[in-house]
Amino acid sequence: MTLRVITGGRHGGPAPGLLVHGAAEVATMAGGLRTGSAMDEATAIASDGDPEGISVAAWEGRLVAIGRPAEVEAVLDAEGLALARFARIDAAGGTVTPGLVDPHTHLLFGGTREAELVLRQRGAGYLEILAAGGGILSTVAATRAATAEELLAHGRRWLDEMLSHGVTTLEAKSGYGLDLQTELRLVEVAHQLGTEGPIDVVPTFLGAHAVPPEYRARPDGTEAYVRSVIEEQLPAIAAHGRARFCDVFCEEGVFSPDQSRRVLEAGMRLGLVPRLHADELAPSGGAELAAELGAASADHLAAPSDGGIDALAAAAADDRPVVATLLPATTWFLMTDHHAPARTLIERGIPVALGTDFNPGTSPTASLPLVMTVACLSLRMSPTEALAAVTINAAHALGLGDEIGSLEPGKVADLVVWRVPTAGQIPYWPGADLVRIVVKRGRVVFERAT
Ligand code: IZC
Ligand code: ZN
Repeated sequence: MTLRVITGGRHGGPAPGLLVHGAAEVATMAGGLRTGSAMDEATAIASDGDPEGISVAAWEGRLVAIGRPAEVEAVLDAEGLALARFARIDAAGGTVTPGLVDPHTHLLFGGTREAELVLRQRGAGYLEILAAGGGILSTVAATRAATAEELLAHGRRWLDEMLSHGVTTLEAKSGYGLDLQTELRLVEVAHQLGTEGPIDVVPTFLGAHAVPPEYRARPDGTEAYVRSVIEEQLPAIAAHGRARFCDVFCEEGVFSPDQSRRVLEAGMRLGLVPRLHADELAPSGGAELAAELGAASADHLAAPSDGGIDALAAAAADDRPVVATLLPATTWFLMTDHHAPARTLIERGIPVALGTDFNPGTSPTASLPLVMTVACLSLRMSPTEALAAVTINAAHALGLGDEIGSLEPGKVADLVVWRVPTAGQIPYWPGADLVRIVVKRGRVVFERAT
């Protein structure tokens, strides 16, 4: 099987228009941020066996019309857009979805940590490995030693992999530098990868990911490092102007809610929107803090307190929703059995998104479709809920819900043509490569030649 990442837009070419036709189904995910029972609404336009299928038309990178071929042609006619100016793509009876959005990745790092898998099999805990100087700290050592060129090459390799799984936008955190110079390098490389395309990359500053070795020897090490994040790193990151979000690993044994609040509030004063690693391993006040600060998302939530869930539910009811970004591939890879309470979160009206948490320690998978499968099996999310969680709700977790995440006229033409006839089959074939074509801003950027 040959995979092609097409940079010149082979089908898109010079034509300003793109017409995808012959889809058995288009899962539009239209209608905005989803909560409660709406998370399970299919909003798919089905061909119902009509061999002509369903079409999607894009003009100059934006969606124009979705529906039966005659309906789409009527819209193009009305808009004065001649069909001859549209490159055509045959969806060949596959399903079409919005381009997937991965709202939580640690894309950029040096080294690998496969040895920790074996340590954990022998009973070592995640925080125990970190305390012994491994875990995040071993990645920090390798990342500090990596040049910008090496990080760019690594980033391109894994972005290609993510593209082949249908991702068109992702968030990329820093957090493996833990010193100003390396954190700036990570944010800059993330930004540069986004400008290269085709995947849009949203950089997040995660200086408060762990306490670096040079501070650990000191009795007041954590406090001193928090001060350096606030006083030294954050102002320079904000002045650099690339990072959109500020994140903190708010977890018992890492950073306390008070330390996290100080970092995130300092970031907010500098224009960085807060998001949190919240309650990944133990109830640590992360969900409560996310609600208090009006964070864009609270991520992990494998072990939120009842009060934390109440706080997120109250924020959602108050029209200040914090997206609960669940990362079930991490729980799976850590071999723990406390899963994020997805059913409770959905029942309580809290919007749920899913991300890979791609990182070298706890979730070395770049496949959002695989994460959808794990979410269905471990979190009991339905396939439709899982699709909403990696499209429209993930877009909202990045503050981009008005632009991407659903197929609606006027939105950016990011879409995936799958080799299955219905979106319900995406999580149903675990680990299979189901993506046939990826379109970014109206241009074909990936095609699997079968
Ligand atoms: O490198 O272990 N949880 N950060 C917080 C991680 C996992 C990534 C890592
Ligand atoms: Zn993470």
